[in-house]
Amino acid sequence: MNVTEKIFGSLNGEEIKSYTVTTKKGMEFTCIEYGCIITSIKVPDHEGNIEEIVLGFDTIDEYVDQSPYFGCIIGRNAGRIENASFELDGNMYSLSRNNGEHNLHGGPNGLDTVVWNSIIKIRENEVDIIFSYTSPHGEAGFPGNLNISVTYTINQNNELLISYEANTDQKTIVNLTNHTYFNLSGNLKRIILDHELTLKSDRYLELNSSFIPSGNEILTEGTVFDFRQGSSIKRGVVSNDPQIELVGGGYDHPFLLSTNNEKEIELLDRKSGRKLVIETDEPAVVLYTANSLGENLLIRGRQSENYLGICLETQKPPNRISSFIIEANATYRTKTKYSFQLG
Ligand code: G6D
Repeated sequence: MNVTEKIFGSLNGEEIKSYTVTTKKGMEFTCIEYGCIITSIKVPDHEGNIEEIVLGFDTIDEYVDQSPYFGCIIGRNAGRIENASFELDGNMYSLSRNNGEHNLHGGPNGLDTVVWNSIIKIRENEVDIIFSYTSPHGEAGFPGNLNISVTYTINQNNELLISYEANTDQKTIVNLTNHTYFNLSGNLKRIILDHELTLKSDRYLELNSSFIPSGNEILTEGTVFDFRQGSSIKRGVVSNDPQIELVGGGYDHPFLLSTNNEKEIELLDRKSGRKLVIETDEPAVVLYTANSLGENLLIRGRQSENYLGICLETQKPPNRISSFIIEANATYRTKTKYSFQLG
């Protein structure tokens, strides 16, 4: 495997490394130590054109100043925690209220905002990029000294495996994910409304006006949330489903997965022929269709717009605190595999 290490930029005087991996099947993958951000993934279309398929920037300042979580790890908690507080063994913990009265994505000082340590392990047909970080007790309001590692393993079959591992010296909560925005059209030439999603899920979580699960699990059957047989994103966006309208005319919803590690998610762009297959051991995935991305960003020269990317954030169901608990000296582990193919 071919790996190129560079200095992507510096932050507060600290150099930020980038790693670029290229495969024999035309994939080019780049990530950086700041937030474990995946800054670029390029793969061929059915005519062999190797093009960009993720939303990202080329400078650290753009990520720090204006990124809506492009490509980054999310933690210590993915999604919203209601009222920015939770209770463990009778102790209340208060987090930043960075989304109304609630906490979103671990707060303004979440794991997406730190510089991780990194090492690489190169083998003949795959490479590990191993990021590590110790989040001290109380960081962003969470208890426990949390030792975290996030490993990106890229192989010659154009596959990316993200493996998360964390251990703590004190009972705490952990629910990590990656927030990459995909756009399979290539170089962001089209928005994602014509992307076709297949999702093995027969229940999704209804959201309340704060975009927090209401507690109701809704059957997908017969709704624009039923992707079991494959459907375009546009089908939902143009519908008058109240849940679609609630989140700004798209999806921002957790889906409960019916299987694990069995091709739970497939995303296809017929025009380019690019297909992304995702397998995970997580029980849920949040589908976000960039409903509020807006037009104020310049993304490698391309003006942003709503629906320019699609996020598929595998995780535990948001706000279900009891499912995030990790006991002292226990280990949190999860993995998600992304396979970039031609449909
Ligand atoms: C909005 O509600 C959405 C989140 O799900 C998303 O992660 C964020 O924008 C980027 O807050």
